[in-house]
Amino acid sequence: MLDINKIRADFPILSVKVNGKPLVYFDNGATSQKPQVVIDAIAKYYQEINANIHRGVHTLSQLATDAFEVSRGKIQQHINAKFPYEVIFTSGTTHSINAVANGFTSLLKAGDEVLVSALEHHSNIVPWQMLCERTGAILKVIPMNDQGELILSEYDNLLSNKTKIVTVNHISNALGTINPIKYMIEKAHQVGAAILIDGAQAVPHLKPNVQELDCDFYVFSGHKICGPTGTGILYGKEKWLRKLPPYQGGGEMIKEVTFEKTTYADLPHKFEAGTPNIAGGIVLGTAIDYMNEIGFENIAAYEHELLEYGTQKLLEIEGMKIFGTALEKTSVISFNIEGIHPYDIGTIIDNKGIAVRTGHHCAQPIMDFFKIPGTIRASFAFYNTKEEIDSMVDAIKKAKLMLL
Ligand code: C6P
Repeated sequence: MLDINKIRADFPILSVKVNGKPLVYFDNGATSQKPQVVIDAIAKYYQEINANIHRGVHTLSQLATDAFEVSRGKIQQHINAKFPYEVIFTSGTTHSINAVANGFTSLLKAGDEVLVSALEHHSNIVPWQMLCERTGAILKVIPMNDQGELILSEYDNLLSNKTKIVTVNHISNALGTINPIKYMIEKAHQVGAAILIDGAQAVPHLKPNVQELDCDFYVFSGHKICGPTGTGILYGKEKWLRKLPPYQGGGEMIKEVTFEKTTYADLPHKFEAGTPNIAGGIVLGTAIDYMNEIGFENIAAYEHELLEYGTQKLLEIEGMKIFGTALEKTSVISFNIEGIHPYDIGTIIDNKGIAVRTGHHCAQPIMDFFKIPGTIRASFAFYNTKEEIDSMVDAIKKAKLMLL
């Protein structure tokens, strides 16, 4: 059981007013809000130990380096990676996926196949299209059904010895579908393909266990789990991280540099060129500690209640159509109201302090599948309440009266 009032008090932004009204923040899929411990930890880093890492012998540099590596260890434990050096700090999911897709350039040849799912965010489509353009590999799409679930029989048929990598999200940002990744990982491995899991929308709701899943790569952003923006993780199995060439060249990722030849640093530094987001990396550990204290089982159970309540309340509105009705679903509700453009509802309820996302959610192929320009997306976090859902539903009903 969560003590919601206590949790809400941890988030200063939840008591601000927006447009003169108490903020109702339902855009958690875009980014989460930050608890005071995270905000304080950022200030504490700059006030007490700010220095560049892995470089200086001076005390501050060592303190900062230690804090950064302690955070890496926390993330390793959190996702149950086998070794700390399998955890690479990046600037976010987008960066992590691009690092892997670029690395595969040297591993693919014309005619090889890359499988992406129909449920992907643009970040998990475009880097693979670019990879295919560079190599002559072919991009194939795992289709979905009207509920927004991947069609696994089609996935099985698409897999072959030509498949070199499969890439799929753990949870869809636009529909909330939880994909059967364990099954998909097993199947990909049966044909010798690697598999990358985009966990951007999963990590706010559950604790991934990368060894149990047996995925080759698992990527996510820190800002969706109460951490700072500009932070992210690329988890890769050691054998893959050794095989892939580095994504960027620069300081920190080298062993020896001469004008004739450069040799690369060991993992994880091979993939961490340049000065990283040091404060962000350290504070991501603080954010993960905070969420673990609340407990992912508690978070999942409470968010499921919000999902059921929100779905039932929204369906009371006439003309309501919910997109994404998968059996396995997280606390995201994507919807439209007949005859009304999603932007109009989004703008009117924003005047009442209610923040939802409207549009294609960087997942245009999903909107094309449903033949719609976009949806209104309410994405709930563990600090939201049923009363806030009531406020949103009430505001939508009033907006509807104005617009129709
Ligand atoms: N989705 C949303 O409102 P970055 O921007 O690198 O932190 O994350 C990209 C990304 C990749 N995959 C999935 C499944 C995502 O949901 C996102 C980010 C946000 O849905 C912002 S577009």
